[in-house]
Amino acid sequence: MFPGGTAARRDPPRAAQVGWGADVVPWPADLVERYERQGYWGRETLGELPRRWAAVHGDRCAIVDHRGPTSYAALDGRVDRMASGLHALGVGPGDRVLVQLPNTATFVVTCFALFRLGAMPILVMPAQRINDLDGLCKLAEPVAFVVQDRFLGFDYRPMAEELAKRHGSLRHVVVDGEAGPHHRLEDLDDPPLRNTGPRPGDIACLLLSGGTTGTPKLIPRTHADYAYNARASAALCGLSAESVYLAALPAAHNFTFACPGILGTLLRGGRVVMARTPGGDETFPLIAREKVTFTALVPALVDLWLRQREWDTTDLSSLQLLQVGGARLMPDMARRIGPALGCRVQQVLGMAEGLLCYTRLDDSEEVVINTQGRPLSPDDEVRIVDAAGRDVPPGEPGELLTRGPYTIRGYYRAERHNRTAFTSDGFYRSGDLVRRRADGNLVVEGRIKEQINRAGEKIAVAEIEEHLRAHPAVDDAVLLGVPDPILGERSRAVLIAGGSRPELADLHAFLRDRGLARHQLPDELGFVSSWPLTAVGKIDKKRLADPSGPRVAGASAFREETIP
Ligand code: OOB
Repeated sequence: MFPGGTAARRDPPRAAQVGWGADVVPWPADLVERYERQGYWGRETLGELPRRWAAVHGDRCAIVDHRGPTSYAALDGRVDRMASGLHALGVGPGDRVLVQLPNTATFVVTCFALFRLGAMPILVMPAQRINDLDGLCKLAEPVAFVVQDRFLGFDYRPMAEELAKRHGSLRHVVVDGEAGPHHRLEDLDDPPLRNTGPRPGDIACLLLSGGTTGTPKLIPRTHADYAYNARASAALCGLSAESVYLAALPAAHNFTFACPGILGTLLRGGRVVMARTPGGDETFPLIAREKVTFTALVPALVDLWLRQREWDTTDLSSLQLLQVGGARLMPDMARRIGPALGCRVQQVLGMAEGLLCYTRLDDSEEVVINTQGRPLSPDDEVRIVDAAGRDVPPGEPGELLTRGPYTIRGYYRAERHNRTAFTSDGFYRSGDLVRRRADGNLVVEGRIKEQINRAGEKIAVAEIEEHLRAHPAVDDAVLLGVPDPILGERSRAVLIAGGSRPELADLHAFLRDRGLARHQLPDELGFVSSWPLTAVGKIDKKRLADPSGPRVAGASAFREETIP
């Protein structure tokens, strides 16, 4: 068991979801009672944590970023003052706030300030652009948007202004850096206020789902479930006050934030080191300087790190554990990690919706290399089912369905979609094709959902196809995932264009103008004059994805081939 369990057991169960309204699907009362009784859900809210940490760890360093160190005491103080500053702007309990910040201590301060107020951060990655954010504003009606002025060559302020123009709900833009006419984040600095704060069963934050449709999906995580997610993950990974976590992936991603990531490290009194970019050029010197003990990557980045390691001699000897998840890690690459980086590997099959499967630190090499581990919680329920929803025989592949103490019961404000994304008895349909080995470990075999997993970044196929069809020269369009040795999958747009055929660069410019992010732009382009069809008359995407398929133009390759 883990800390927090005993407190919950002493107290009578509380009605955890009072006041959620129609926006969120609650867990059934008997399970609320069970999860509290088992001690998964404690009494604390996320916003209270920094206060407790400050009392225990005081001047010890909590976070290091490019601006320098922040102690636990300073973190708590900044959280208090920013919460008051936000409150003074009129941000209150239940309000949604878009947060799009790079990996900085400010990111952590902002999240905890909002947790403390009972407002809900919507955690957006820095790479996302106006098309995604526009959809999120429509859906969640945030009252404020917290951004950095500029990051990696992109100025977030004009985008924020455009969003504020389009959405009446968005009353405040708060900028870390040069704020111009907006609120300076540093000025949100009022004397601490004592508010009653949210309850453990309230929604703490809204995470982004990779999605499969044109409409964005938000994942409501409660204080209690998310704290459990991080606490149990930290225990499983053996974290202690000596742990030093490198946040290399975006902090706003669930993996980085809470699996066990930033939250889990701070819960154990460890230190979080923020990398602005995940490449070896920045991260290797940080590992050496800060004596980083563990970090998390997607397979495409592991590949980059391994290549750099062929010539790089930075001292990485402090590194004990590399977590890899977000996309399938091939056994060959998994095997190379230990020798090249001098650390253990942990595979993580995770999803922002909840369920986390981990290989354990004492698992055999065979398990760590060939499987994506098993569920974190004793109360995680996993079913593997066929197309008709029947459990498959042991060892056979099928779709992974799950429910449990940190897996949502429905997306935020998505009543209609929830009817298909969840079973009637509350299992989340992951869209992942998995099989369970006799030892209980899961292996990801593929995917059922219409999503491309490009280096761990999820692309909703239907959404991008709609944008492609909007191009004046395009009559019809499909987007495919094709295997890629580095990215796992890259995206290929195949178009029917009656008149002039657009070039890839033209298409990119067009899609960028529509507010798409870099990773959403097709990597390559092909044309056909009519769709190949399956026996039942659907577009045969398999045939289009075939290497001997249509003429394809990519950044480097160009082949002249046509579908017969
Ligand atoms: C993580 O979360 P999301 O929400 O960005 O993506 C979830 C999806 C899964 O449904 C699966 O399709 C894929 O990403 N995935 C994997 C995987 N881990 C995630 N596919 C194959 N092998 C793996 N190890 O990606 C995420 C969240 C928390 C921790 C780690 C990853």
